[in-house]
Amino acid sequence: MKLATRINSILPTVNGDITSALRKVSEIEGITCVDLNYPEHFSTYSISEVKETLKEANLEVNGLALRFRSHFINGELGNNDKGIAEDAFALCKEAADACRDLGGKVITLWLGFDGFDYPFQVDYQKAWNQVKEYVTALADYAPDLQISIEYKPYQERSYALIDSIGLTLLMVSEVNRENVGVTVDYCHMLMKRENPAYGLSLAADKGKLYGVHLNDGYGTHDDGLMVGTVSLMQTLEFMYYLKKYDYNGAIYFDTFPIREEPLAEIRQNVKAINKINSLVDELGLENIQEIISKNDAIAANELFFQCLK
Ligand SMILES: [Mn+2]
Repeated sequence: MKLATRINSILPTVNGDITSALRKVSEIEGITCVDLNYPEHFSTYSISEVKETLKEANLEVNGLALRFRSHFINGELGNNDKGIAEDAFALCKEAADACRDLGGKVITLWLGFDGFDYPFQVDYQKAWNQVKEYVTALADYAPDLQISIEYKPYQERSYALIDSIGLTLLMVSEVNRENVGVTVDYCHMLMKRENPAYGLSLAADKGKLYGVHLNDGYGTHDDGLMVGTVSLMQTLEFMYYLKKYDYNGAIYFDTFPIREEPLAEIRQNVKAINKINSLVDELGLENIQEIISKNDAIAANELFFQCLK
């Protein structure tokens, strides 16, 4: 398993210094790579300085995630103001160049501001088509990178334009480029009341699963709780499908240790994923598939008891 973690969990403990945060990440056994936010994590140090620190820390860059800030508050690629949408696209291209430079392979696009809050506020088809055109253009700009759409149903907006696995796969299908796929975030799926394993399997079955953000929560908010702490059986099912489809990208812990010591919290995530991974192995992929084939709730519940042994 290729494990990555959220740098912003550590930043407050090192006065926001990205190089110190990366050195701290390297102390955590099991974490081999990082996802960095663009441009956020490159405000103090240049790309080559960050690259040097990563080398010293023996960390790989999985990819870069776009972070659109206040300029884009009314929309990013789908912004009704074409000038602002162009700015968003320029930032995407910059991120792709930086990602390549750092040896990463995934550009994660979370369009948190492309959405709406009021009826009649947005021309849905115009926004959808505009996002589609820019994602297509980005895919063509960086054909050597994976362009991965991370969806979230709401927050920052009341409604996101791309809010679910269904709409993300529709966008991926309409864009119709080899290198455009999906990043699933476990908490975001719970917020949409998707069963995480189902959504994951839809993307993976199409060869479009490019990223996995793991965490836990209660479904209403993006709680970002530690892995497996709330919905263990659903996480176990999620892991089963990751293994079934032989997912070999990074699993990124997208958790928010607000009151917890961040390194200890990340270590708990590593511990949890290793335990869940070994539980799936102990139950056996074939055995689990056999139970699924029976379509029998009682037999499925026996897996829970086998885990408690
Ligand atoms: Mn996420």
